[in-house]
Amino acid sequence: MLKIYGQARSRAFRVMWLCKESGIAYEHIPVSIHVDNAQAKEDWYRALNPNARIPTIDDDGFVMWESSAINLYLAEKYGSPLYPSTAQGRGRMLQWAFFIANDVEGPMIMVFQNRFVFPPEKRVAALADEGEKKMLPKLAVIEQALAATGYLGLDRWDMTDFIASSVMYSLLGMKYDLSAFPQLAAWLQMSLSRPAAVEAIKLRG
Ligand SMILES: N[C@@H](CCC(=O)N[C@@H](CS)C(=O)NCC(=O)O)C(=O)O
Repeated sequence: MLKIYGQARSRAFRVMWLCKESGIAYEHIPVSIHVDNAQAKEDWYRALNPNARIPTIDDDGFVMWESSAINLYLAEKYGSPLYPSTAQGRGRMLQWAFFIANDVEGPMIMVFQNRFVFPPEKRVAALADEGEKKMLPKLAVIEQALAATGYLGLDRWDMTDFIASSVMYSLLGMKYDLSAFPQLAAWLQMSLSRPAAVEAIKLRG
């Protein structure tokens, strides 16, 4: 059976959500991070993921890491109903997956950590502001794309939207003010209200 390594309150959540969307059974192995003697830094875990981050999967002996890559792999391998059936649909999915990974996630995490996750004494306001300055024009690109149809997929809410919203979940998590981006706010809210998402969010505790 598929094994998912990583606490639910981490990017492992993205993989659990995909499994719930796609009816994929899995065994969950929580792996500690950000604590003394974190399991993610132990040799047995580094043997699975030399980058020592979570999540990692073991799919009947095939081991891989990087949450969005894992999700693209699992969706294809297990025939997820979200996976686009045409080359154009898959092209659109990859376009947004790379855009989100390259242009959105880094700045968003800078804001997330320095305004929300880190204890107040460790937050650096200048880093949060810098992240925000980079992030806002990218959110505007997504806002514009959503204006036409309300989704990013070629012809429906699909894996394209899944990848994008599973990464951008942090914006909802930190209750980021999205009033300047009404389409994006509605799309994110709708994406995270899907029954599979609600189930996965509950696992985060
Ligand atoms: N790009 C990677 C990032 C993985 C990552 O940074 N995971 C965090 C948890 S959400 C982690 O393992 N942090 C522990 C650390 O940095 O030591 C992915 O999407 O899987």
